[in-house]
Amino acid sequence: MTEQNKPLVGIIMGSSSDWDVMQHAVAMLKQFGVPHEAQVISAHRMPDEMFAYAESARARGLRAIIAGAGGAAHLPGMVAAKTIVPVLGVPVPSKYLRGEDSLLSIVQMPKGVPVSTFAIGEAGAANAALTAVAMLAATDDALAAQLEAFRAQQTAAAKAMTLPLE
Ligand code: RP5
Repeated sequence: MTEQNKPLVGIIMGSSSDWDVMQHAVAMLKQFGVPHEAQVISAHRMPDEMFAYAESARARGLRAIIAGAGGAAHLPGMVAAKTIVPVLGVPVPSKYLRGEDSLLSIVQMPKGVPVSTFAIGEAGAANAALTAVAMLAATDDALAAQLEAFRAQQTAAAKAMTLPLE
């Protein structure tokens, strides 16, 4: 891996079953050409790997970590406990509580160790990636221009919307 394509954003998730949701974060980073990596790291099934990932993140050059998990979703908070790299948490919908459990587990971090928490599901995954893009754009004018263009497209699409009125 060259310096140029070294990952700047790490995407982790508690299970391969989270991929349906988390793929939207990957797709968004791909769209903006942001170097990234994605892998399964489970908080309760791979705690040692989770800590190793968090502890090495900053030295490996990661500028943001997007962490998605469902149910009693410890992953984003525990990763945040071990690194000062900003952690963006994505609540993945769960089978019985539809992700409300995931959301509350991730969002209610005690004061001092933040996890920026996003909407449940696909929108949250995509918006976490867009936030990572915005963070990187603070020091990357080309990326900032891409983000402005992305927003302008949405404005144009909204302005072109019509309603089926008689
Ligand atoms: C969490 O448990 C994962 O993030 C996933 O959302 C949930 C269920 O995992 P699997 O049983 O599908 O592997 O750790």
